[in-house]
Amino acid sequence: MNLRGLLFAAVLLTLGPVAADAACPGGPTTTFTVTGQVKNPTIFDIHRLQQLPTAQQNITYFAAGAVTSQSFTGALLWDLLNNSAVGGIVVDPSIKNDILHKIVIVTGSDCYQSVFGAGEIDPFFGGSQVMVAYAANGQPLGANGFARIAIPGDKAGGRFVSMITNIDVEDAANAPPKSHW
Ligand SMILES: Nc1nc2c(c(=O)[nH]1)N[C@H]1C(S)=C(S)[C@@H](COP(=O)(O)O)O[C@H]1N2
Ligand SMILES: [Mo]
Repeated sequence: MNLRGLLFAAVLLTLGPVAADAACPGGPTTTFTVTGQVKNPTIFDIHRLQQLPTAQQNITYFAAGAVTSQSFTGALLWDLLNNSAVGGIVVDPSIKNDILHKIVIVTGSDCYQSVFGAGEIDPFFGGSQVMVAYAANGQPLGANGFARIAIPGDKAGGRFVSMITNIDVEDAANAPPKSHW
């Protein structure tokens, strides 16, 4: 490697982790964005969340090896995506069951992520009661941000993305199946 290459590598090594940290500061949130393949990209705060039909679930799950039970209040992720503000997931009516191609990516302020299939939460298909919760045992979520995912039936809390900053809808066509190894 020549001197320029070496300098460039040094700059990358120095900036890399800094840039990653800046994008993922962590910490509680007061808003999140809904982006991607939805009719109207929308910003949600606690007030807008509370306007959605209320969902309530008692959920018992493993978190870091310990059993925890909490009563979560929030809205269904499906209802949030289909409320009048967001207007639903954009689908192509000429593609058979195009909704089944859609992926919902939930990201926390620390860049922790979990994905959900639109078909998993669509009441016509999986109907999973994936919640965007804003209270636990009647209290705001505090260090977990103003909103987190909570899912009745999950054994461990891994998909319960907290400190939500973004809910993004994408299409599996952008990650096509590989035709060869
Ligand atoms: N943003 C974010 N959400 C997260 C995590 C995380 O590291 N960052 N950890 C997950 C894991 S592995 C578990 S077990 C639960 C812990 O949930 P608790 O806060 O109710 O204990 O949060 C989940 N949500
Ligand atoms: Mo966990």
